[in-house]
Amino acid sequence: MRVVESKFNTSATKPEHYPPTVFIDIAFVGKSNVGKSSMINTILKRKGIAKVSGKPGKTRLINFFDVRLKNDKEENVHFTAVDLPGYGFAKVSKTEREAWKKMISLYFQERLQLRGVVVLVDIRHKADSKDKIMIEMLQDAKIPFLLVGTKADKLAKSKVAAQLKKRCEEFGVKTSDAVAFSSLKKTGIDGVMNWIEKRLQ
Ligand SMILES: Nc1nc2c(ncn2[C@@H]2O[C@H](COP(=O)(O)OP(=O)(O)O)[C@@H](O)[C@H]2O)c(=O)[nH]1
Ligand SMILES: [Mg+2]
Repeated sequence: MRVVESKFNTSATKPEHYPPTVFIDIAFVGKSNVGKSSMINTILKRKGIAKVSGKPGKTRLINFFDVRLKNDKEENVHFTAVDLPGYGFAKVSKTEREAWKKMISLYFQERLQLRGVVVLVDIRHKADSKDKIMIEMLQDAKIPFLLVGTKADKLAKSKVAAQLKKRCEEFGVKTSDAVAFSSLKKTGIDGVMNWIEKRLQ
């Protein structure tokens, strides 16, 4: 499966404004600054389709991207990549946090074509309570998810597998549902794309 085309569709905060696409949604979520925009750019092979920013907490919208793939038989396969707003940045009021929570839980509830969520955590950092809450939310809603350990290039190669395993244990996730990823070194792309491919079947 390879990406042949990807383009921005629309931004939304509430269900009325979600694009009325017939394709399956695969969403991406994680703490602000974890590398989510970089990962979307990397797997969609489009520099800058999702904005990469050094400043955390800029994206407060749900962004929808139309993606066209070709499978091994050269058939077109479509899905919608959904960039959910990041969480966990410090300077946020209670009102904003509540708004974020409402936006995300409504998306999980209302978006019937959602088939999977890619949850990004920094591979180097011990499990964070906000990530745990997100994973519990997905488990409760019975939404399949892939745990991605980002910025794997910041670890020695020999440490990557062990760190990923630690994150899996902390979150109670099977290692077969986790991938180490680096946008910088372009590693982990196949692991993520193979998981997405399974979700599209
Ligand atoms: N070393 C390294 N840095 C990364 C990687 N992915 C993202 N970053 C950096 O982390 C920061 C946040 O990235 P961004 O994609 O905007 O994160 P987002 O807030 O989750 O969308 C930026 O400075 C990126 O250059 C990676 O794979 N390796
Ligand atoms: Mg971003």
